[in-house]
Amino acid sequence: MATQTKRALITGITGQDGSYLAEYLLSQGYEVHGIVRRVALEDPSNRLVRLSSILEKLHLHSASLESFPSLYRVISEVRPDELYHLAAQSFVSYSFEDSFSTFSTNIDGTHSLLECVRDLVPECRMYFAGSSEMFGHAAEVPQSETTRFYPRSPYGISKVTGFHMSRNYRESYNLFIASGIMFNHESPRRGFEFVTRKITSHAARIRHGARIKLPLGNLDAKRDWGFAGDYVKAMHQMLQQDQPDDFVIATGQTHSVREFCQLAFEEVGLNYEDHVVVDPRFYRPAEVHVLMGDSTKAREKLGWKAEVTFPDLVRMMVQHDLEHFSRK
Ligand code: GDR
Repeated sequence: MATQTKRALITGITGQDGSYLAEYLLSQGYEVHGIVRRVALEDPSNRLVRLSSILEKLHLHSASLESFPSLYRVISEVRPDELYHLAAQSFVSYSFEDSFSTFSTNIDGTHSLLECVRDLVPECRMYFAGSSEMFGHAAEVPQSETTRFYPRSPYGISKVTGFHMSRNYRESYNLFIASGIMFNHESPRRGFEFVTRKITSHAARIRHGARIKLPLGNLDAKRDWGFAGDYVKAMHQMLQQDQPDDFVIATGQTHSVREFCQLAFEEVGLNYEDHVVVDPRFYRPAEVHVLMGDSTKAREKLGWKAEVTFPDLVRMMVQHDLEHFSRK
């Protein structure tokens, strides 16, 4: 008997992770659906740019995390086998500027989806995108699934809440809900507001002759940076297990923002010290100083490990931006 095509629904499909995940699921033979905002459907050349190469293979539905009825309608229409909840207000800095909208989108949006799954498709397997920002001011290095959460931003708090809600729905209603505690993951598709892409885009533009400085905040913050294309595979793996569980997904190495700058500028033959200026506007009211993940559990249970190394990641992003800005 032929096996039935699995149907996946992705929130946040227009983002970095959503686009890599959609490509990966298509390559695995899935029927891929995505939730997008109505304005994205009206302006596909700008808002769906990361999906441009696969757009005709996708089924897109307009809905908003802020509207329970819109989510309810899409989930009852699609009836997914797997739901990947990636959409969020994901920029940590912005969460300090508007904690109310961050809480509303990230907490209420997650709550709405959990309730839709419970009511409409209790057999559906759901992935919740947790974050290393949940560890925040962590009491130990490296951080694993047993490390205590101490979030340092409204964003981190919203993710801790989403994580606990997901676990509670799993335990209370016997649903298959898995959470990834994902450390920073980057790529040429990263938004320009995040520090890695900010650095690689500036390095490339300066190489091409732009007379600009690169204003940054805390150069000593350390992050565990991996490649987003590797991380979406772990999301999929989590939903193929016998039991739902939570997993740290990380490279196990940590590097400072300064080291990222150094490598990125070296890649274009420049010295970062000649181009970076420290600008207090980019400091955060409360900083997370060091993150480094221990993904032993993911390695042992999912057979997952990060493939792309830190220098290769920096090189990939810089080379992409050199090409990207040569066309501007
Ligand atoms: P982060 O990513 O907050 O770790 O969250 P981001 O790239 O924004 O910051 C990383 C570190 O760099 C420092 N920094 C700056 N950051 C930005 N954005 N701009 C600057 O100019 C700058 N200067 C220094 C920051 O202070 C910070 O320490 C990312 C997001 O993708 C989250 O959604 C996700 O959950 C986590 O990673 C894992």
